Amino acid sequence: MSPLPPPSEDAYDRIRLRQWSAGTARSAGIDRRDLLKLVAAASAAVPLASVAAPAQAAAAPGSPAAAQAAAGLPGVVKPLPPELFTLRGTNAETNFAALKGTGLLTPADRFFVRNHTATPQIDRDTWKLTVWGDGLKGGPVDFSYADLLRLPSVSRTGFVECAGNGRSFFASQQGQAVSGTAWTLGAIGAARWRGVRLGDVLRRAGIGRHAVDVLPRGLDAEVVTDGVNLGRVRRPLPVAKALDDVLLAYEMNGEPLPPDHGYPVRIIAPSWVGIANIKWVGDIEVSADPLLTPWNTGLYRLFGPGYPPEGSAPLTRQTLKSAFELAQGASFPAHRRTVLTGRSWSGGAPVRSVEVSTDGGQRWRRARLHDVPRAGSWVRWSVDWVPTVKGATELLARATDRSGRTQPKATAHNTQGYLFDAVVRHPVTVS
Ligand SMILES: Nc1nc2c(c(=O)[nH]1)N[C@H]1C(S)=C(S)[C@@H](COP(=O)(O)O)O[C@H]1N2
Ligand SMILES: [Mo]
Repeated sequence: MSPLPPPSEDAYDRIRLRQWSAGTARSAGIDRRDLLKLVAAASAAVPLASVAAPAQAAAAPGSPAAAQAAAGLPGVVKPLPPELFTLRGTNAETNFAALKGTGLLTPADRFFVRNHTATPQIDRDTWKLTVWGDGLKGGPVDFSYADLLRLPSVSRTGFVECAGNGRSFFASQQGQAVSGTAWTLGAIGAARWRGVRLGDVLRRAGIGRHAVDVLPRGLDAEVVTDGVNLGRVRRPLPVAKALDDVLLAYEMNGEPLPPDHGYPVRIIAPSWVGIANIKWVGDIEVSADPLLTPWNTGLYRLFGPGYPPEGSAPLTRQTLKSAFELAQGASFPAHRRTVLTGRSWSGGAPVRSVEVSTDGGQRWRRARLHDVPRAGSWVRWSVDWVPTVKGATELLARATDRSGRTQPKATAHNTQGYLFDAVVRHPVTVS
């Protein structure tokens, strides 16, 4: 087939929204009434059980919570020591302080884990990927792991970030109630991903010109929330994105994907919300009709006073954020020079500059950037600081991207707390 134009996300979103409202898009693997219930729940900010897992405070060393953290989570294979992670329900948030000195790529041992249920154990020799659906010219086509390894490989560096990263600041900085996992800023990691182009696989499977949506589905357990079985984790990609820069990745930082991060094969959808990066892919539906699943209807849209009852368009790109590589409440000796380090990232235009304030936001100065900013990745930065005034203060970092957008003071409220992009106030003490 001839190459499609690059994705126009705005056009895609507008069309899907109209189709959803008019009831012409198809519900993939779930009853339309159940989807409508989810949308109603989302707009009323009724927390959904699976996304509203209770947050756990950072465990004090030696406490029972710390012992549990050291033991890990039942649904996660890798160890989750409390120096590296804060456990939140079925998920593990990376402690940002643990990224200090790690370089551009996040080692797998400290990469955050977001599991709707649990990491499945998959044997790559019996694993296969089935590509099927009425958007293909012919019948279903299977690919083994070895088949994928024989296709041309590509590598790219980029982050995977949860759309809810930073969600807890809606409550702590803005006094607003939101539902979902109460992440601070550590629901992100960046890695070097290697795999095959999803487009190469779709073309080999015989994708037709009439295909509009591509729906990868995970092999992890079905998600049941409030008595509704949502089915397996799946979220459609518009065909233009699927054929543009999306990978079926089998390596992370030069190693086979770790079990918790999608072994043997996951989707990498550069710059897009974490949920688009389906782990443990087992099949991909190629559809001639627009597809709706819980993950692009009730979930992963913006609901609230400023949004239509059916929510905003489905979320696509991540937003602009910054974080210090520092524990909350860290303390610094007065009159001693220290180097503050952090990272800024963007799902839109690459980061252009970063400013830091060490006095609660009164004065700002430029941070030194340590990486060439690239789209879909992060840049490390640093500033020197000689604290003089003893007591509590707040550190702030704010990024500006190449389109001229700067992180705002507040993020407009949405009931599920997605895409927090405001400047985060990081409490520290000087003693
Ligand atoms: N199959 C499957 N894919 C999934 C998920 C999941 O629970 N199951 N979680 C999604 C979400 S919400 C995020 S933020 C990312 C997290 O990727 P990570 O756990 O490798 O950091 O995976 C996405 N892909
Ligand atoms: Mo996520």
